[in-house]
Amino acid sequence: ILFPNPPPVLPHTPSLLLILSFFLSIFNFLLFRLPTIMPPQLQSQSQKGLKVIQGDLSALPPAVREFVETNVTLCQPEELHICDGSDEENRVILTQLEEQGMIKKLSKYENCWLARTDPMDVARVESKTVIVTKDQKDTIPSPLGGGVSQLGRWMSPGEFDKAMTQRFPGCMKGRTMYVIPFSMGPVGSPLSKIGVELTDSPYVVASMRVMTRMGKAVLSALENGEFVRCLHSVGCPLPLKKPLVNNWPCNPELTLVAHIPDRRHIVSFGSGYGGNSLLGKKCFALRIASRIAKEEGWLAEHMLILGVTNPAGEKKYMAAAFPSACGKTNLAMLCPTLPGWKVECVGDDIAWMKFDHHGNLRAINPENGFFGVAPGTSATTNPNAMATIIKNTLFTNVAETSDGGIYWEGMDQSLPEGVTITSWKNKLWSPEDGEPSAHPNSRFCTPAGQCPIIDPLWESPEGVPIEAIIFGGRRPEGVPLVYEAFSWQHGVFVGAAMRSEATAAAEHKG
Ligand SMILES: [Mn+2]
Repeated sequence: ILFPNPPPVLPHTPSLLLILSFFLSIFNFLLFRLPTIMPPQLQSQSQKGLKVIQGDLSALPPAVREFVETNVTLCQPEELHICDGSDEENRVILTQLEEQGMIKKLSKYENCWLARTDPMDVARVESKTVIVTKDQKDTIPSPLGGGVSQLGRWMSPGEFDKAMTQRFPGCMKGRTMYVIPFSMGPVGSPLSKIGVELTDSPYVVASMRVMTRMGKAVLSALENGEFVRCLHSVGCPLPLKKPLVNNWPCNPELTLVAHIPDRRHIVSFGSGYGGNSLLGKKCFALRIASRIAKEEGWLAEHMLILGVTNPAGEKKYMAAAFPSACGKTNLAMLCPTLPGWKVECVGDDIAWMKFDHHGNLRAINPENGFFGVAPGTSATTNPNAMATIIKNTLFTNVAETSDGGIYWEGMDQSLPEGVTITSWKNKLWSPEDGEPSAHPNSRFCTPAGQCPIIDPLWESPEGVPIEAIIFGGRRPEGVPLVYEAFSWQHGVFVGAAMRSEATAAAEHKG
């Protein structure tokens, strides 16, 4: 790896694939351009007869309390649980999930669990993911001739109101509403942002505890400050209208993931799957954050962050932008084969970047864990990930071995004599079945701090200095592996026009 020294300045030198940071945000600018007017909120009422099973509603900051009460009125949960983020709380949640048959303990490892979802709920649903703005052009450009934009989906405030009314009234009946205060970025960092997610899914609570800093400390840091309001329901009030598949509540017919950037609201209904339900990740840290970032003058990007040290001991940090399931996690945890080189990981998915007052671009990883694609991860492709996930990890839709272990395509591990594999569909599996044992979008949800090569500065409140940005994707045909731009302007154009293979991380056909 070459370090341009000093970093090149616009616009003379032809670039390599290291192109300037700002063009990825073109996409984000297109999504969140102008403020618009949104429908009125539902009225808050006092909560008579609501059972608070953990926490103190009256001790919440007034704006959080109002957010909770408004949505208790709307969703009508039976109980309220305000999350404190403690170990004890986590134990209780995991035990409940186990009792409900939503997760299973993996005896081979320490505190590891396996969830199998309803096969109808296995990936992000981009066709049902919308941005709500008054004018369509504030969300997506309108293609000439009235075609469908490939850059996102817009919903009008009126349509959104209708969609809410169709879905949320009474949607948590018989269930517990969990209140999850969470911080994206280290608690108290000037680059961090706070959100509060209301959810009726204990799987979301357990996962958010891995993926974000969550609980009491966040409420203390919030005081009366601003927060992103996140509302999530699996959309299966009790009693059930039809039996669950794999004990996994979801409502695929009515799934909708909506963002209201003007109000800093996220609303997700019908899916329990990570990308649709862990609202701190794609919904907040990429979509809402890119709008906040635009207003505040920073960048929220789909990029890993890593530190590379050369044999002379000189260390540089870089960010790299690849689409989902193209190897961000593997690159972020690279084991260099060049003697004397070292790679350390700051983040594997999202970078929040801001120029400091010296003009240096600095980045934090807003997340606290890795929600990585499991298939293809092996002792060969990513030994650091394999070492990370052997404790405190929540797996979803991977296959299971009869000795209490995990299995997936590309794991490259021979099984002990007599050990059998149960697929993500909960059926005895053999390689002759003609379909994969683990879902192609199966995941591990694991604490970043457990990664053997986690960077010593990964939680640094001021972030790490970024000296280069790498752009990449996965395209087995049609595009050369190495591509040189004619100029910086052309490089920006090439980067902005780049496409990649369809990903298993989002639903797609063919
Ligand atoms: Mn991603």
